[in-house]
Amino acid sequence: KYKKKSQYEIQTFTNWLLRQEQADVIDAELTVVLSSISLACKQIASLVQRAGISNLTGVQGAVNIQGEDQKKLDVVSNEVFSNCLRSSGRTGIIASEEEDIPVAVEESYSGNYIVVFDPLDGSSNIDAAVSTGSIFGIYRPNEGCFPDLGDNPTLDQLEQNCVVNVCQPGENLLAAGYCMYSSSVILVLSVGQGVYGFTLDPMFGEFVLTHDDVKIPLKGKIYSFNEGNYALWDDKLKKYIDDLKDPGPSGKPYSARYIGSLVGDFHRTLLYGGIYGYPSDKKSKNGKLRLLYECAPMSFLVEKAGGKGSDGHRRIMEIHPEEVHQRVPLYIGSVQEVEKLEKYLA
Ligand code: AHM
Ligand code: MG
Repeated sequence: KYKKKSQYEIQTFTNWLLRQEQADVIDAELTVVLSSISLACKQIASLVQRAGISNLTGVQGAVNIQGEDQKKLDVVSNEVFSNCLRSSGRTGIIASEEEDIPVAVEESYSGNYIVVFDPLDGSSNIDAAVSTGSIFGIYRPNEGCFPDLGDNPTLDQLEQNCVVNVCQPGENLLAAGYCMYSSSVILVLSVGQGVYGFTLDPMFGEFVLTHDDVKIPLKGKIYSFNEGNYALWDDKLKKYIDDLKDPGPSGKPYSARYIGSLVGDFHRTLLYGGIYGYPSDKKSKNGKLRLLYECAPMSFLVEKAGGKGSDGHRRIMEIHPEEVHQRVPLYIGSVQEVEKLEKYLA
């Protein structure tokens, strides 16, 4: 573990990455991909902070593949993220919440890694200057999934090839993380061993290690659900939430906290413990959140920090996506809280 020697000695994200590479935890190519992601996050942080000044609030006027109104910043952040990954020269295929289908990076720039991301999650919060975040996950190409497509592959074949490579279960993730744009800008990631957090120092524009080997508390006293949907929930889930609110003999019910921004709500859950949930309901039978670039990366992180990510019945990490934008119910947080919920839903 890194030990601070003097008050002026800091560990930047770049140094940390190089140490991981030296220790053979990640290879040189992944180091470049992660460093290009940190650059994208810095750029998006600055766009988010200046949104009200540079006329970047409000909607773009387009609707994405999932039928959601795109905010101006959704579109810009997607471009920033994609450009940083392309110009790293180490990414083969990218899939984003804001793109209909995954796309292959032009061959001359291309590398091997597959990156899935939500460039600006929780963007409904932007116009009120409330927390948002970017989420990402990194995979190797699916084994045997670069079939020989011949000299003149059709567009359909190429598209299908990208989809097959991207649709992998969370268990195959090599690295995942998020960057939260809030009162501080914090990049949290795992490359397979432990979870580390880096805070952007606005004085010199570098991410600095501030959260060393994060572990989520075994239990917590906070629940984070959009309770406006209560009437649409299954009775078993209603009972679970009712019981959390019952003060019981201790006289202390759970506290409710809900930002409506997965990254912010997850970050708090990771540090303080408790449970975050986005259930299925009568309107949306698979909930709202997307498996590939929201639920799987967060589940990878929570497991590396000693917590659990579940769809109510099984590990999110084991679910094989059939489609890029597939949705799944998500319950994530402290082991004891998620296990309790699974018992109620059983
Ligand atoms: P988005 O990807 O379109 O921003 O939607 C995802 C967001 C999450 O950040 C958040 O957890 C959830 O939607 C909130 O949804 P709701 O407003 O239904 O509570
Ligand atoms: Mg999202």
